[in-house]
Parts: sequence; structure tokens; C-alpha cells
Amino acid sequence: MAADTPGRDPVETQETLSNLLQETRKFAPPAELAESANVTAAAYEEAAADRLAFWERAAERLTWDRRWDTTLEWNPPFAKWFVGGKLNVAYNCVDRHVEAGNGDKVAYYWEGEPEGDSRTLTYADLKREVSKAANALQELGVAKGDRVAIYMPMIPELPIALLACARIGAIHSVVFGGFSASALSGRILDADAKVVITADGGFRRGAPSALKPTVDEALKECPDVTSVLVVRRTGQEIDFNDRDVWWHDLVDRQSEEHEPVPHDAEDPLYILYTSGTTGRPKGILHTTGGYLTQTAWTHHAVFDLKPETDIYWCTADIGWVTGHSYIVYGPLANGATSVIYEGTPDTPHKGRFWEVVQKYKVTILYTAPTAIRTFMKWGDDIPAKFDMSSLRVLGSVGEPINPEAYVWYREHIGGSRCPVVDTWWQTETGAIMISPLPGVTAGKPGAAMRPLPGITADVVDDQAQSVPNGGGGFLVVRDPWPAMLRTIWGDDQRYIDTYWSRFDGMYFPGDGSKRDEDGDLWLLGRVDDVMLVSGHNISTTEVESALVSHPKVAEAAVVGATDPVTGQAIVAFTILRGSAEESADIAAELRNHVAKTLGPIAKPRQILVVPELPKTRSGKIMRRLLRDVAENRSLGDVTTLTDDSVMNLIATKLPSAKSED
Ligand code: 6R9
Repeated sequence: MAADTPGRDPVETQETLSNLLQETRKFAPPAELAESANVTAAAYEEAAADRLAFWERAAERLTWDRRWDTTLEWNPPFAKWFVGGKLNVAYNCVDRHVEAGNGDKVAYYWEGEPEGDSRTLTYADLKREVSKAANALQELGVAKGDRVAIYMPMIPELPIALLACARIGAIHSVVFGGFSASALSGRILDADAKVVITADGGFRRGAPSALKPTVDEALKECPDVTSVLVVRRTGQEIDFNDRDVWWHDLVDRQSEEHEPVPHDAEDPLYILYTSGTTGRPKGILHTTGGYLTQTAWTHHAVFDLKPETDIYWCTADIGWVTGHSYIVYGPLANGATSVIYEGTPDTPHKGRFWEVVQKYKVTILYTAPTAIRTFMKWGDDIPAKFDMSSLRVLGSVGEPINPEAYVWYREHIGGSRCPVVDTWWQTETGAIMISPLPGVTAGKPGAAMRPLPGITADVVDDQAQSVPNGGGGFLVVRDPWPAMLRTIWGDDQRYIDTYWSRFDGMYFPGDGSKRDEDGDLWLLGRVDDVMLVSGHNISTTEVESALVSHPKVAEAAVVGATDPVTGQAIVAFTILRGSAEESADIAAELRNHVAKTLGPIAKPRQILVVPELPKTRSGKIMRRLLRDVAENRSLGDVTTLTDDSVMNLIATKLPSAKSED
């Protein structure tokens, strides 16, 4: 622990990243789960003994039209997996389950936001709908390798559209339905998409929210788009142009038969643009065989998915990678029954998620820390009103989960019986990389624990040396993995520069990490956000977690602001729990709490109580904007912000900002 010990040798305190937070709580896997777990501790040994043989066995869980000749071709940093293999992703996700006699099994329970609006799709229904949509795309002239932009609400036609593209070998590029016209046109142009699939609108926060006008606006910049396929969802009035065609006019009259042709294991499956908190968005390119292998295997292993009995719900939007990998491809490849929910967690009431869990008897729930902290803020009494005894595994993704949020999730959602799997991965990694295994790992609140079998993640210092237990530094991945991005669409050099140049021969995801005394991994946020306070590199995550461990705090974001004395000083923005009163001395109370938890070096200079925090559309805190506020600058690019009124709310809090000491 690197507290601010007076007289300590300065060289000794120049660690790459401080390790301040100590956590002693541990939760063993439930005995029953461990006994019948899909994956046991042996998987780690098998993968360590022969990594490629391990991934070959994972690939054998899929149905291949032609087996691969070479498991991995590695010309750093360009990887090809299962070279020479051929398969059809849509066949693997849909048809093969029908052929195996599971046509009547539910693939998706879809729950619209307006109450009572629901739809059930079996695997046979999905096969029929995907086949029709694939025929429709072909009628529009879409061929293998063409790009299709998808800009849709969370309705069943969205996964159907993805699978229809995959079936014919067209490359989908999903753009999150909340993005602006300029974000959409930029992505359409970068990928040179020929067709756009959209809807009139979707339901959000109790009202129809239009999408089609944004597409019309975007397409003014995109002359090469030949057709727009429009699903009628809300029934709202929209403009119809020559290139527009209704989904129900075109798709409904198609044949229900469509022959899935085999595609090459390395044929592109999709492009997904990363949120682009800095600079021009990057089109992350994923291919076919390796991606499906790792998404399917990790979904089977990390969630212990039992397709016969589990009801699985991932609350992400399909517009970001979690939805691609863990609502569409992984679960369907495994023949799972999933829930898809269209709307927001507070519509029409703040118990909506738990009502959905109760209604469908959800057994596995996968959500994000931002949602969990919001539920903590709303109060324990809300989930307590619902029967959630069906739940058996809980997952978290998207940001570091604060230990306190983890414990709250485990207790108040998981009834203290469900293991929590904190899964670290990225759009770029395609699938989960670091996570506990629920039947094997004794989980620690806040830790992602170990790289999964077959993944060689490590923590290194700035000289690329592995840090010892107790040390902090940069997360890296040493060897290629099946679902890794293959490049940035149209820009190999940017791919090399962004991910493979910081450390020779290693993938650098841009995250800080520490390895604790037991050798378990903790993710500490983006290295760009690390604060340099009096010569110590302090992670935002540890200070935020210390704040959230105070009973009055639901959520916190900290940033380093320029300081004449310490280089940078910590400024914290906090949201209080529903039950907590804002008192005059709350700032002092919280500052002392952090100092007590992490040591005096981590004591924030300033604490602001705010009503909301600025977040990206996928729920990640945008610290960059808070840094602007903390340093009294005008705000930078706010286009990826969910709700830009939030920054005004925060600004009104500023005059009352107190700086103590
Ligand atoms: C899946 C997804 C990737 C970035 C990643 C990291 C953060 C995601 C995390 C986590 C700590 C976890 N992140 N999961 N940090 N613990 N369990 O979120 O993809 O949107 O590309 O974001 O999110 O900083 O580098 P993406």
C-alpha cells in the first residue's frame, strides 16, 4: 500500500499505479452450482498445457461445414483463426437448434416498454423470420461483403436483421439508436454501407421516440445508400422517400426458406464503432469463426448457461458490443432462452427490471455497474417487493464494479445466494477475457479475478515487465485470442498504432490494472484517467470505490484537476443514496472517509454533490467532461453524452464547491 508516508524514499513511491484499496471479503461458489458447473478448474490447466488445443475444443462446439486446416496463423499483430474452416453463423445460431428438435424452444421473450406489449419467438420462428429477412436483403441487392447499417430500437427485428446479414455474409454495422444524424452519417460513410435498416421509432421513457427522421437527415450526406428498410414499431407519422421500403411490405412476402451458405472462418461478420470518447470513431472489425467460438464458449462458461432450464437476460442494448456478443451471438449459438427488454429501467416505475425478472423467472442476469448504482440510489425497498428467487448467477460489465455495488447487487438482487461475475472485456476483444468462473472462483467484490482459460492477460509496468503480486500497472494481453478484432476498418496502421505500439508484441487495451496479494486482477479504469498526485499514480476507480463504500453515497466520479502544489488534485463528484440527506458537512465527512480507507494521499481536494453524472450511451462515466468542469474550462465534445442537460445541472452546483484544507 502506497500511503503518503512521510520520509519515504521518493523512488519507492514512483510506482506505475498505486494499489490502495484493500478488500478482504470473499464469496465461495455455491456448492450446488460448483457440483454441476459447465466448466471446472481443470479448464485452466488444459488451456495452460495447450492453448490452441483448448480453443479447438471450444470451436468444436459449433457446427462447421468444413473443418479448419490451421488453428492460428499469427503474423503480429494480424491474426487468423481456424484458417480454411467454413461455417454459417446464422445456421449455428438458429437452424441447427431447429434441426436438433428444439424448434419449439423459446429463443427470445421480448418485452416492449409499454406494459403488456410482449412477443415470444421460438427457434422455429426465428429461423422463419431470419430466412425471410435474408431473402429480402438479397432482393434489395445486398450481397456477401456488402455493408448494412442498422439503426433500430430494441425490437425483435433487430437481432433478426443481424442474423439475416450474417446468413448471407453481409457485414452489419449497428449504430446505437440514440446517436445523432451526424454520428450515423459518419459511420455509414466510413463503412460505405449500401442499405440502412431502421424503424419509425421506438418506445423510451413512456413515449414514442422517432428514429426515421434522423436517418433521413443522415442520408442527406450519404448518396450511396440505395435502400432504407423501415420497421413499423410506433406507428408515428414519418416521411417516406423513394428508396424507403416498409419491412412488412418487403419481408413479409418473402419465402420462409433460405439456404445458409458456408462462409470462411475469416470472412468479416461485423463492424462496430467504438464509442469514440476521443477522436474519430474506430470501426472495430470482427470475423466469423473465432468470434463465434469465443462468444459461445464464454457464455457457456462464465454464466454456466444450461440451455434446457435457464432464462437468461442481458440488459444491454444490442447497439453496443455486449448486446452483439451476449444477446445475439453467444446465447443463440448455445441455444439459450433469453429475455430482451425494449425500454428504460424506470418506465413506468422503478421496479420494472425486477418485475421482468419475476415475470419470466430469469435465472441469469447480466447488467452494468451504472445500472446497479442507480438501483442503489433508488433504494433497497424497490427490489424487495419482487420475487427474484429464480436468479442464480449475476453478471456485471462495462466499468469497474465498486466493491460496495457488488455487495449490494449480491445481497439485494441475488438474495445473498448468487455468485457475481465481474466480466472485463472490450468491443475490441469481442468476448469476455477476464472473469471469475461461477462454479470455480471464490469471488472478491470489485475484482475481475483471473484471465479466462486460453487468455494470457498480464499486468506490466512501463518497462513491459510483469508486476509482482501487490503491484499495479498496465493491463496487456500477450497472445492472440479467437474473438480479437482483426483490424480497424480501412485503417491497419491505426490498428497497429492504437493497440500494438505501446508495448512490443503485446495488445494494450488502454486500461490500468493491479494484481493483488493473491494474484487476482482488478481493473482500475482507463489509463488516460489516472491521476498524478504528489508523484503517485492514483486510479479513479479506487477513489470512487472508497466514496461508494460510504453509506450515504450511491455513485461517484473523480478526476485529477491541475493543482499548484500536488501537480494534480482529486476532485470528486458524488450522487447520494435516496435515503441520505445532503448535510452541510457531507464534504468533510466524505473526504475523511476516503483518507481513512485509502490513505491521506487519496483524499479529495474538493467534493461536489451532484444530481447526475455525465455518461456515454452505454453508461460509462465521461470523466473528460468533469475534468473540464473541475478546471473551469469550457466543455469539450459532448456528442456522445446521453443527456447534455446533465452538464448544466452540474454547473449549477459549482459555486457551492468548497475546497477544504
Ligand atoms: C464490454 C464493454 C470497454 C472498456 C474497457 C474498460 C471498461 C468493461 C469492465 C471494464 C472494469 C469491467 N470495462 N468491462 N472495466 N471492469 N468488468 O464494455 O466494451 O464499450 O468497448 O468498453 O470498458 O475500460 O476498456 P466497450
